[in-house]
Amino acid sequence: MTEENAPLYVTQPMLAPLEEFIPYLEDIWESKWLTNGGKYHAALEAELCRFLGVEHLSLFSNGTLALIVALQNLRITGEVITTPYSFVATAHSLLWNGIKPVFVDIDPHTFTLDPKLIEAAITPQTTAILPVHCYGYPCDVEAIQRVADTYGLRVIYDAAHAFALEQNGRSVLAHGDASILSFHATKVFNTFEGGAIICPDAKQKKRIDYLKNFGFADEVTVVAPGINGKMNEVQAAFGLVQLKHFANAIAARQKVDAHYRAALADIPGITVPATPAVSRPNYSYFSILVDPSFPITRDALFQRFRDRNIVVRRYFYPLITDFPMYRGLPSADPARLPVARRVADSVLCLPIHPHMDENDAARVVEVIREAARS
Ligand code: T4K
Repeated sequence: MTEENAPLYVTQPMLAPLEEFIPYLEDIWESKWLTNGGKYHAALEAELCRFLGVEHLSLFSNGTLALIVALQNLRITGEVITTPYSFVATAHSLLWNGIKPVFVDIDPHTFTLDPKLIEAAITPQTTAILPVHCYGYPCDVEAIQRVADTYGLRVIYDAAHAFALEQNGRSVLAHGDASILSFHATKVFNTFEGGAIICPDAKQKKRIDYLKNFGFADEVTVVAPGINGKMNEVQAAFGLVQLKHFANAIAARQKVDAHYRAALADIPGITVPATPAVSRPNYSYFSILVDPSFPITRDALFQRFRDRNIVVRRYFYPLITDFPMYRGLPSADPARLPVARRVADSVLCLPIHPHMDENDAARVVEVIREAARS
């Protein structure tokens, strides 16, 4: 529990006690093997495959490089249909590959790409769809796959928020031609910085592994213009330690989620989005929408939180399509993206992490209740 006026952050990265990490550090010092596919790198890949229920996973130094390499691996070109409602890295990964993003509006309940709108955005240049499983709400994977199959498009999921997520008992990460995870410090599972690509077969994993290591297939053979996307041994060891505490962290997050849902259900002007329709949730974010009928604006409420040392975030405001490198695109026209606009202008993500208790959650709720009375 945090002290009464101590900072309360949107998330906190440490799941494991420091003592558990020390023996790994000692071993790394002793072995002097720091990176380039060490034993902890191999161990974390194997552990994550087991834990996530996927077969082929390649670790990366961060999620953005994983996105860029996943697009390279599938040789995606031309235009890609994606969402304006995400972290800017989603669209940036397209520009880094010389691909034109085509933005399509989102579903108001899951904040993910609305599959009904994809078809109208397809042109002869379209080669792929890049949807995002936002906040742990899975995309409508079946509808997206139907469109992709009809038009012969690839599907690359930005699954940065979908760690451990399962729907009908199956990993959400198993869909499409690739899924990308982020293990950034702010994520539900983190390796300081980090990421991964999940792909459907060993052949693709091999190529992805070449691509993240400058394209080296062996000491003297470079098969592609690869990049340096490798995860180091300290990060991988940290991941192994964190993973042991993931179940407890989720249980703690679940309690915060339940507290918020019960306490915020009846506040006029505050919409609490429904629980994601999944069989294994990850409670990675807790979003609320501050409706126009609420007595103060979203930004005024944001400021009240800040004044009380509570670090809420407006993920994802501004929209990606508000940034200068995207706003001139025809698909960035606000008239085409009314749902994303409304959500971006009304969303707040409340603190949720394993170090919070009931009192911390109550402190957050009280700021909203007090504003509701004003
Ligand atoms: N796709 C999606 C859908 C994503 O959300 C992201 C990343 C990516 C792709 C790209 O993956 P990476 O390349 O990042 O692996 C964060 C993260 O930098 C970013 O990883 C994340 N999404 C995005 C949603 O949020 P900020 O600006 O919120 O971070 P910051 O520094 O304000 O931290 C938020 C709070 O977390 C702090 O108030 C306190 C806490 N915190 C943060 C850090 C960095 C800690 O307690 N310790 C820490 O070390 O961007």
